Amino acid sequence: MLNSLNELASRLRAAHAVTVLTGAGVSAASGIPTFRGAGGLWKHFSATDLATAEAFTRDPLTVWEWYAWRREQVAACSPNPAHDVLARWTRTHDRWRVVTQNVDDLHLRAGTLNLVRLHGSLFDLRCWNGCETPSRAWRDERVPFPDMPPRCPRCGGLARPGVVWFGEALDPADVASAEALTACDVFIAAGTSAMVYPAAGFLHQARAHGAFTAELNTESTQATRLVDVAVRGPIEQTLLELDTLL
Ligand code: BJW
Repeated sequence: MLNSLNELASRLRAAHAVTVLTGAGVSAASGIPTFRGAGGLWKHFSATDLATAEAFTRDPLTVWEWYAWRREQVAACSPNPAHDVLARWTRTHDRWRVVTQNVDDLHLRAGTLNLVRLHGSLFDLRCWNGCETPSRAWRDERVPFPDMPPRCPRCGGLARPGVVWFGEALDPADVASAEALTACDVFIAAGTSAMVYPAAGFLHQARAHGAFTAELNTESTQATRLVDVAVRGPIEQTLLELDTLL
């Protein structure tokens, strides 16, 4: 592991452009459950019952109760050292870019610059009737909501969580930004199971661009066999160690 970390540090020191793709593992040390694996959200809740447009159509109140519970959980959490190190790197030099699948806003709360958010935010809402253009989400950080389910302030219809559910298209502008960032010298997949597309495809694209690739994760994933180095361990510790080597 020391050798992998040293190898990664040496590649990072020489790099002009570094892209870090983050997933739920980055927020685990903040107390936010991941989706898959031990203790993951999908162990207790079914993705298709809760994180799809079909589920919302069937039972909006149940879906909203799940999201309201997660908003409360996240609101009580703070960024951890992994968020802090990444944020500091982006503030120190423009060559660092973070693309996240996380919807908890902890990268933003840590002060990360130029963040690309692929799957939206738990604290953004959109009109379910589509009375505004699809990309026009509004911010609502109230925890708990005064009324359930929350409503669109414009048409009074149902609001929906401003996240990307399975089967829904990501914002094309976010995908384009993330794809452009795969043309980098070093690409790091951090705390993600690398199972969900299109995000999981960015590692393949970075490799095709000739990037040096690394995985930082507590476990092996589908990315492990693809990367140049895999560093095992909690990301909040790995990034602190890496920081001392740069
Ligand atoms: C640690 C750690 C520590 C723990 N330190 N590590 C077959 C092939 C290709 C694609 C598809 C396919 N079948 C279906 C699809 C499409 C589908 C998909 O990819 N499905 C796969 C499951 C196969 N994708 C979609 O539907 C996407 N949309 C799409 O494709 O649209 C096409 C379209 C085009 C045009 C019109 C219409 C449609 C949308 C995907 C949206 C994903 N949404 C979610 C929910 C967000 C809302 C919410 O939060 O409720 O996003 S799903 C969930 O997974 C969430 C996450 O962002 C995402 C990724 O999860 P992540 O971050 O990797 O977390 P985990 O839990 O999986 O992994 C955590 C990792 O951390 C683990 O590896 C741990 O070991 C590690 N870890 N502690 C370091 N301390």
